[in-house]
Amino acid sequence: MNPTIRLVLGDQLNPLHSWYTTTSKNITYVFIECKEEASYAPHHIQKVVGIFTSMRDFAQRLRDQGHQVWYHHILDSTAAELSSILYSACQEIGSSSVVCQEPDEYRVKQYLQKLNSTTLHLSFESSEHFISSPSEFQEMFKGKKSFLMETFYRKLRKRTGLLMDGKEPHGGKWNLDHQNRKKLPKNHLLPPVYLPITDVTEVYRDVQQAGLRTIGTLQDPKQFYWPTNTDQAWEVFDHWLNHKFGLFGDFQDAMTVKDWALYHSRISFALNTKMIDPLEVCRRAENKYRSDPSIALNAAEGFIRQILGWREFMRSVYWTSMPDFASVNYFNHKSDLPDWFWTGKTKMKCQEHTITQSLQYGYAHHIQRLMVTGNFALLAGIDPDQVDQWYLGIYVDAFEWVEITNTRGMSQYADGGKIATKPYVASANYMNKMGDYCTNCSYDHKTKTETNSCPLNTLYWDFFDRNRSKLDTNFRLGMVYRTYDKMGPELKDQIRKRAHYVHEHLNEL
Ligand code: FAD
Ligand code: DLZ
Repeated sequence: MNPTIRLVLGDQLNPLHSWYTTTSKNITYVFIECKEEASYAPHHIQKVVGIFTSMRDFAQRLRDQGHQVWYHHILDSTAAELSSILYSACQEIGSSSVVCQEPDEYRVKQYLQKLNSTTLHLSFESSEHFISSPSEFQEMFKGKKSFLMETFYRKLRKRTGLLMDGKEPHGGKWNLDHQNRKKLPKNHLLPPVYLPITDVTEVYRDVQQAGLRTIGTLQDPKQFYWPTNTDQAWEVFDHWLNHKFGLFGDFQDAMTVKDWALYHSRISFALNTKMIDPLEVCRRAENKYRSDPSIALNAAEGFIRQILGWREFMRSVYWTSMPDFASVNYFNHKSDLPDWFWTGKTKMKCQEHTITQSLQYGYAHHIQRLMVTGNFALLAGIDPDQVDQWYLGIYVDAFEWVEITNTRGMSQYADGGKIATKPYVASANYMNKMGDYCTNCSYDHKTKTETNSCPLNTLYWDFFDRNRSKLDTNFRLGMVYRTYDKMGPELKDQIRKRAHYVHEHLNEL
């Protein structure tokens, strides 16, 4: 019988996949560390090291269970492409039949499909990871120009029974987001975090020796703190459930210079590499909520909505909108990303803190991504291609299906409103309301036209002014335009002049 190869990509480390229920001498699992996958974007060093370490760990566990494994380490050959290494695997194993799990990225799916030929037979099977399917989504939004996450989320709540009492949403309301907007009190003490520790010295050295171009830092390879296997990932999550879940809702949108994750769970890397199952994550969250009266409903609903709602929703938007989605640019934005996005060296405290922590940890929480860096990029009119490249590289959890939908769609409104009902933009007023960045900032968060006015204030009004024809019919923006129209011509002129200066000096802010 012709042996079979099962290709396991770096974000397919799902130990519960039905592939692994039986062992067979006729099936070989192939893992490929390669330059091609490690360089399609300028990845954060912690992302590359995290993925290689997790792949090596997963492969070893399969060997221990008696499976056949063929593993290409990054230094095993000079071959850079996934395809050429896969052909070598086929030759060595003596097989021309490769089965893959459905890749999450359009780019990779196209790439693998092209390898299917008379000499290599390639087929796809489900990754058995997601709760919903793009076809279910398509059916739901047939003929619609925009997609409402809330509609999708409610359907999935009903189907999965998560946070449901019979046919009704538990607690009577589907969505408690309005309760999740508190600022962190001044002397608030954050509970402890659990960071699993893995020594990644060897992988780190391999990555350096291979000459992979990466960004960001990895301070101590002996103490790598992202989960690199399923056991560690559940430890992180269960610790979070016991110590942070209760206030996840209240402080979901809070920002502070004092911490890099606040009440967020930091499970996105483990989820996106499929070490843990999203439905099981939601079930554990619901069980904890139902058995522990200290966990508030706004925390439980808010958390489950992120995974059952947003994460599943974004995946389906991606698969039903690609490849066109990758080039949409509704506002025709063309400016270059300021150099300080790669260094954090800017006088704007909010940007400086968010970017510096992103370079240091490969992580920023959702509101930092959306309302700090994303907000700036949109207000400043940065080319969405450059914004995408930055987000695709900088975070350990960045994979195109969930990065591009959040970046081009939710954050940059480059899809013209398929995902978000209005652009997520804010002036310094919001920053100051939700966080402590404006204290000790070089810029004045209260003014908009002075030489030291916070650039966000000037750019905010300029954004609405220059995009009026595209936005003023949006019913959610009526109030913004009414406020703007009450400003006198002199003030408007000053805003335009200061905005012009800011646009011309983005690198010096
Ligand atoms: P928590 O706040 O604890 O939330 C729990 C989980 O919910 C997350 O792990 C994630 O799986 C899911 N989730 C939360 N918000 C979203 C969302 N908007 N879309 C999809 N899933 C969500 N998430 C990624 O996983 N990869 C990315 O590349 C990515 N890029 C982003 C880019 C921008 C511009 C923005 C605004 C958001 C992006 N997000 C991305 C979504 C979100 O910011 C991260 O999932 C979250 O910050 C991860 O941290 P956490 O695990 O502590 O999340
Ligand atoms: C992100 C990534 C990196 C950095 N390196 C590899 C790799 O060397 N080998 C591999 O199989 N996968 C890697 N990945 C994850 C892939 O890019 C991922 O499988 C695709 O993005 C599909 O979602």
